[in-house]
Amino acid sequence: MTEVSALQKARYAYQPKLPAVLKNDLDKIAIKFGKATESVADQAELKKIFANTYGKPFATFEKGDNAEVSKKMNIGVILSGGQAPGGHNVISGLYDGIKKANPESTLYGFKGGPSGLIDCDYVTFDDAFIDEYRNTGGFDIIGSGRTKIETPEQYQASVDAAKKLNLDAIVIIGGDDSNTNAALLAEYFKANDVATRVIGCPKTIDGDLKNDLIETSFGFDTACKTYSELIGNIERDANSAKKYWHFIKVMGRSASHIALECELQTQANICLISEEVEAKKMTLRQITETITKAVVKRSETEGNFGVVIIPEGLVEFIPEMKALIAELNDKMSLKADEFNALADFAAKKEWLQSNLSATAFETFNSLPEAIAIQFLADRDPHGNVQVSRIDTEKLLALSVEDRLAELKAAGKYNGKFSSYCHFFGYEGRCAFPTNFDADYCYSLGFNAFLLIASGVTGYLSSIRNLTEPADKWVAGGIPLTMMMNMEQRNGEMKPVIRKALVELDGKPFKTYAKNRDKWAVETCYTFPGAIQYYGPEEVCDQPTKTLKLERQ
Ligand code: FBP
Repeated sequence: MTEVSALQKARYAYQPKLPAVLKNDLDKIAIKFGKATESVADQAELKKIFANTYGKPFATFEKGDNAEVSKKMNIGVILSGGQAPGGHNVISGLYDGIKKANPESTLYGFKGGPSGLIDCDYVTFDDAFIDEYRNTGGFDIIGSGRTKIETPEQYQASVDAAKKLNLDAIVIIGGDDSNTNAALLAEYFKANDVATRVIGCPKTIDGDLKNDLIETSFGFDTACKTYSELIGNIERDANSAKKYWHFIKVMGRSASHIALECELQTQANICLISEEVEAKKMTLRQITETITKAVVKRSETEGNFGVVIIPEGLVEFIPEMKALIAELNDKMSLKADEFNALADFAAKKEWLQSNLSATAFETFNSLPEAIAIQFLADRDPHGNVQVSRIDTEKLLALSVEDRLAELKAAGKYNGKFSSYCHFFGYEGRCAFPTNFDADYCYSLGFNAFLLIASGVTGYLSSIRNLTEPADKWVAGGIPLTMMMNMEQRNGEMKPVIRKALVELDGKPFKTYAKNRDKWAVETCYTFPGAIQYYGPEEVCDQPTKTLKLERQ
């Protein structure tokens, strides 16, 4: 074994908490079905696409009998998409459930994401293997990847792997796109009489895979607390030197949940919320004006410093940028060969001038060249623009600087503006999971095994009532089709799990909105400090402010 840190050693010994119902003997836990479900929209189309798996009832585990639970099984697991703290615990919970039910059962781990299933590239877990990863961050236990199973050959290769290993089930640990893939795979297996069941687990630091029965995705808690510690530290530095404005972009893709949670934890001067920008149709100029006003005001009162939090996906919500990205996505995918053959940025720009609408091209042309290049970077396999590669924080800092220069020339601003840009993303995705994520993930994995042992397929593992102590958590499953609708992807309408964006009438946003005028001009920073793993409950075991406000 390689050398490990003192914290890692201590975390190996941490025993994650389980909901009370999952602590029963496994043959005394029974599945109970509720009402049949409907998808969130486009029911008729989805019923056709998911002819075998659509509309199943949601499920809850209760005390009862399950005579099948100790049947010997072979199960495969995949980590899919971006890393999120707690993935290793989903696997260790799944492993412990499987082995508790029957020590002869086997858990296989497909390497490098869904491509591991397609290539049947796997490891076989044993106690020593799992023990090295308990309660640790990262996905390095088997690696992750973003391959999408979509071609007939890839579906056939998945069937071949399932048959070769005689798999009773595959567990896909992923976000909205990966769980959409899980739903399609479950349907494909059913339609082709393959007995392998498919169960999803809700992963993503972005926090956008949620509904009433999936209260949060795992990893959100740890990632937000990691970023908030760093933002708090920057606030203290800014308030000490009083000479810099910090523009901090945080990950989260389209949703602003991470930005909002970090704002609630640190009370930075400004936090932009993409969903609000879209609802109010705020242009880049208007957003710039909002920040500039705070800079001018603070220069007269508190000083020439401040902190702005920017959600990663903001550009996609600024109306003129959104229209540009939509046109770029379509043109770049429909004429991919033509576009990819263009030699350099100048050639691409010329091509865009004749392929984009005049308005979209004007927006493109107004961007600083370094940022315009980022708009043209490769899309991910699901057709999404890679927002983590667009320097929105720099775009805003430059726009504010330009606006302040105009105000200075007009004699309306007398301060000094010096900015620093940061991007917090990868820093938080592989942190040691908080106690909350360690417990939640272990429970999700253990629960996924019970869903398999109850014979269901196309379900997402669900642990809820999460603001209560773990003992009172409720365990069950929800059909994946329930979260789906039809959306345009790569120029075609496709079934996808609908992303849960920040609700502007929800309590987390309203709490920010109530305070933001004060936080913008006064210095009200709060410093959450580093994640604590050992100590009093109120310091170590608290869920996010978002979750608490949403469940109030
Ligand atoms: P998932 O949706 O797969 O969980 O990924 C989340 C995320 O961390 C986003 O916040 C970010 O935009 C993206 O991954 C970055 O992707 P990559 O890891 O491929 O750079």
